[in-house]
Amino acid sequence: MTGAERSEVQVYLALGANLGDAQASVLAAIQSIAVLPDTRLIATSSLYRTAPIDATGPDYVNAVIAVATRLNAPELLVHLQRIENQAGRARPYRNAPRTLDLDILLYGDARIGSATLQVPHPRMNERAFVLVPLAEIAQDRVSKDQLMAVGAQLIERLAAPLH
Ligand code: A4P
Ligand code: MG
Repeated sequence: MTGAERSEVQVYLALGANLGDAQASVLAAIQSIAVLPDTRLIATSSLYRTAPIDATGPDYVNAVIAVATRLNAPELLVHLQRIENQAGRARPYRNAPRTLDLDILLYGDARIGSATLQVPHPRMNERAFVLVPLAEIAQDRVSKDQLMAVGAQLIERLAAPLH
């Protein structure tokens, strides 16, 4: 099936950066994702400054966006990894500080468990830097109990929604 023949799927993506000009990297990545083939930007959360979780280094800038896309999930992952690499992403070790990290949180209602892709993102429910911005643009996808469970993690809203 070609991209044009597939129906659109609503996808939630997490963006994070904690090296260089993290805010500029996240904003540039949103623009790059918005012009991917067969993909439309639907919603953008605020940007958040967050303390590193299971990681070291400077505070992160995090955000979550919603897109509607006809790309399948592996195709989308390839595009996201290209955008990460263009932002100078290096991978010296797991959870190393990074110029840009792009994760697929939700791909419609799909459950994917391949060697290269797990969706829903396996760690999303442990993380305020994901759940707080996700709740801002998709209230129905995050419960109050889920938010309470990550309530001790430091997160500060930086700017109003971008759209
Ligand atoms: N992969 C599997 N599932 C997915 C998915 N749903 N989306 C694979 C994207 N990629 C997925 O990712 C390693 C491999 O995961 C990819 O090659 C892909 O095939 P990576 O980004 O190269 O490496 P990583 O950073 O070690 O892993 P990941 O999964 O991005 O790490 P986490 O668990 O997301 O944690 N603290 C704050 N405050 N803010 C952050 O943004 N981020 C992390 C990264 C830790 N602490 C943080 C933050
Ligand atoms: Mg990643």
